Amino acid sequence: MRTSWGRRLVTAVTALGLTSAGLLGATPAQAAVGDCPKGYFCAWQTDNATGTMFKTDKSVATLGSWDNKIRTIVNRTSQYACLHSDANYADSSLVVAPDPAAANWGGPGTNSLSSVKLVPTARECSLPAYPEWSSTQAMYAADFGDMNGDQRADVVVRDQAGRLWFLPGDLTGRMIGSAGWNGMSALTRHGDFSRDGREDVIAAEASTGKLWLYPGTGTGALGARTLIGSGGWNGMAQITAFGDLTRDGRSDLVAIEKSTGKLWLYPGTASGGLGARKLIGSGGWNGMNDLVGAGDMNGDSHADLLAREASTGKLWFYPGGPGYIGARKLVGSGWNTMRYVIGVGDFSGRGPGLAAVATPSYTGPNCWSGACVVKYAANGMGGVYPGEPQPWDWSDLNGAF
Ligand SMILES: [Ca+2]
Ligand SMILES: [Ca+2]
Ligand SMILES: [Ca+2]
Ligand SMILES: [Ca+2]
Repeated sequence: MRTSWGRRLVTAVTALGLTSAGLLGATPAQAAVGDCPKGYFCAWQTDNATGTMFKTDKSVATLGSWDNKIRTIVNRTSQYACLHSDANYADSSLVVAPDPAAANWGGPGTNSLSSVKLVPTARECSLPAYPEWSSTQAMYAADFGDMNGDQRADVVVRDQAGRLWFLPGDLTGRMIGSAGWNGMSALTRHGDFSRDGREDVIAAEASTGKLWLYPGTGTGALGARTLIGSGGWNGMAQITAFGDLTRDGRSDLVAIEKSTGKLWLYPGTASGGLGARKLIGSGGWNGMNDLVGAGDMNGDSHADLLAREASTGKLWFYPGGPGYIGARKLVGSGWNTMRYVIGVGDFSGRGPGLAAVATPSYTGPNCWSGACVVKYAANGMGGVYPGEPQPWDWSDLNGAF
């Protein structure tokens, strides 16, 4: 995610609306840049990092005697530095990536820096750490998609710093995981695996291939994890909590075996674990680059599966039968203009729907950020109504489920 210093300079000129003062050719006295201690953001009033040095390891809302004087910076913190051209972190900002080794130094070529904010993710230079999400209260409790039991569809988001955020559906968010979630190669939810009536999260740990169950506490938060898969889960793609496919009242998991392209069902057990897997798709599933356990989308009371075909961008509906998935039906084309699709439960009061995070190639009203969210209400027949783009910026995140 690190951008080159040169690119940042261009970004700065654009963001600050100023022209370059032509600093790029300056050669520093290396010892001066090296004076900045690791863990600090440092600045100088000269173009070559000589003279008096300013340093901070915290955000600085007003630069005092350094206001509008900084010509050269280096960011040796482990956070992103947002350089604002007004005090109190106002006006547009230049984003400078963490650079503890001081590999990059330089300046935006202006004298207009007035505040510096240090934040864990680039997104927080201009936006809240978590994105906006809203949902309508449904008339009936959903069988999944609602982690806090308020009949509103929730979303869980992972940010680039590895934190987890719970979005209850009122445009707010709260942190439910403070660190380490980027170590998970897969995250999925939907359904109650621990058998306490509360929705849970399942995560595959990249370093070990273990599969962990994080029981929902019923408030949107997560309890202490338990091991439900001892290894090998790195060999599986698109690990997806499905709902109950086997019709025993217990939530099940599906996943694609990377080496074979087979689709496997892992039935949930009475003890909150997973039983012996069963083949439900004999091959070709590696051609799918998104699986979504969306809930019952065709009104037969049984959970269904959606899959996006990478080569065509087609989204397919697979009706859930007792222990198998039935013949697929096309939901629509053009879904490769989306980064990913998530089953969000009933956000509209019309049954379980979908949400998708757009790529810049998506064109629709209300979608300016290059990463807006498009909501799709289920039509009750396994398909969805036309998407409703939302003017929310979901850029610079690391997944949602
Ligand atoms: Ca909820
Ligand atoms: Ca549970
Ligand atoms: Ca089951
Ligand atoms: Ca169904």
